[in-house]
Amino acid sequence: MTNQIEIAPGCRYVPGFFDRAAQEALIGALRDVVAAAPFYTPCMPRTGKPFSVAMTNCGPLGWVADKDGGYRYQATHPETGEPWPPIPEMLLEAWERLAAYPHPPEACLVNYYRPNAKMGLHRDEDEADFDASVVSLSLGDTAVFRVGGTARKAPTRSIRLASGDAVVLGGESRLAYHGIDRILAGSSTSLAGWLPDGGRINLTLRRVTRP
Ligand code: MD6
Ligand code: FE
Repeated sequence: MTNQIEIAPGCRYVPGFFDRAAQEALIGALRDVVAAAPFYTPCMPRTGKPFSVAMTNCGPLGWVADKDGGYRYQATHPETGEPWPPIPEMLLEAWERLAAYPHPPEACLVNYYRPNAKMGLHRDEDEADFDASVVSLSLGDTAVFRVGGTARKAPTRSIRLASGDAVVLGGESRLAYHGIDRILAGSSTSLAGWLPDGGRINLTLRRVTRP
């Protein structure tokens, strides 16, 4: 593997995990995912405020959010009602290399950030299994990623995630607060042939149920 940097206990940063050719292959696979399961804009539970990030999923389960149902996993796209398409093979391989967990991921959340989108500090805690890490992969524009501890008030540090970079949240950092402060618009051209606004795609691979 390329170099790995432990930025907090259990939080590994792997710059350049996917080289340019692998990023292009992944974008090709994601175009098929999005053709089957289009991006949609979820809304926050209770307030109904729309996310600034558009989302879709692949895998047997997908993470969804809406005003009345809250945050949860479900097997179908909330707008089309269709099952999510399968997780592309190269993402299953990335999980094997990065998660070191003996069962496959069940959900791959695909987040699309237009240049002004951001993601507030949150913990990934809607899964029944916290033994598996969450594996994150970035494509397109660089993002300022912030990660702290398991308490919201714990000190945080931020790193820039560029196209092809991976982050793994496991061990003591599995339930760490993290978020995206901002996108550095125009910092990458890797999505330009597909998404006319550019921006950034983040993929998170998760184990949801206990094996
Ligand atoms: C993002 N990432 O990079 C948001 N979650 O756009 C996440 O929310 C995330 O990077 C769990 C594990 C790693 C992550
Ligand atoms: Fe997250």
